Amino acid sequence: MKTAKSLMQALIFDVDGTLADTERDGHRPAFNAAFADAGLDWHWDEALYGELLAVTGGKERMRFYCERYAPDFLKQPDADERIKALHAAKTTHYVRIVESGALPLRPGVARLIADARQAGLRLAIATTTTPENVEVLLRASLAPDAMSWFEVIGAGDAAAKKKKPAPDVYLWVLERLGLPASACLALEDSENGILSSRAAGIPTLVTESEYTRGQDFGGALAVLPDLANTTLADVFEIFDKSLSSA
Ligand code: XBP
Ligand code: MG
Repeated sequence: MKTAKSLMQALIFDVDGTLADTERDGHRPAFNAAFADAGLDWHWDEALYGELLAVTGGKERMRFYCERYAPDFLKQPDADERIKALHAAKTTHYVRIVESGALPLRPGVARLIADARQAGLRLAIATTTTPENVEVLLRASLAPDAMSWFEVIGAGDAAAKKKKPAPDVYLWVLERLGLPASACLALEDSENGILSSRAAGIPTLVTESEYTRGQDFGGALAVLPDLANTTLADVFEIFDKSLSSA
């Protein structure tokens, strides 16, 4: 399955939108539940949430919302602490939603990961979401021991001072893999995601997700609707073709 000439040694997966469509029915209701718990009258409907997704990271997204729609909240001296507390509550709600099995992996993702493991490819994750969220999604929607399949997991504040579209999280992952960018393939679903992976120099395959369809994916090796009809052999071919045309 792995072509002898291929230089591709690792797959680096984004999480939200790439492994699973988590935003509309996972993160969004978790934010709303945290707002309700705190007695805030904020409610992020599907359309508003699409607008707020311009900013990655839950705490950063809440701050962006406040700047636009609730500027008084930010005038409080403890605004940062309150956002941190809201975010911790949101994570608790999100974990509960994912544990319920509500967020299946996208088509073809589990098969590609299984085939990649069998072919001896190294696996990693580069995401802006909180580490607990990655762990629960992998356990609940991929396999109970799936955390151990990924050699490096770059997630949340620990892996990036600046979140996507900055390259920080991908650079963090590359350093820990000990691989050059050119030996890896990033799998992303969003413009912010591909800006991040490309700024780190990593060839990138995009599968559009429900909130990112139609975004600018300039620099992608390929843009697919999903991985349902994409085999690992196809992925090698996409990667290798890009090298020969570079
Ligand atoms: C998408 C994000 C995340 C989630 C929310 O991450 O921007 O911030 O929407 O998760 P990616 P947190 O596509 O890089 O996986 O609230 O834990 O930040
Ligand atoms: Mg994403």
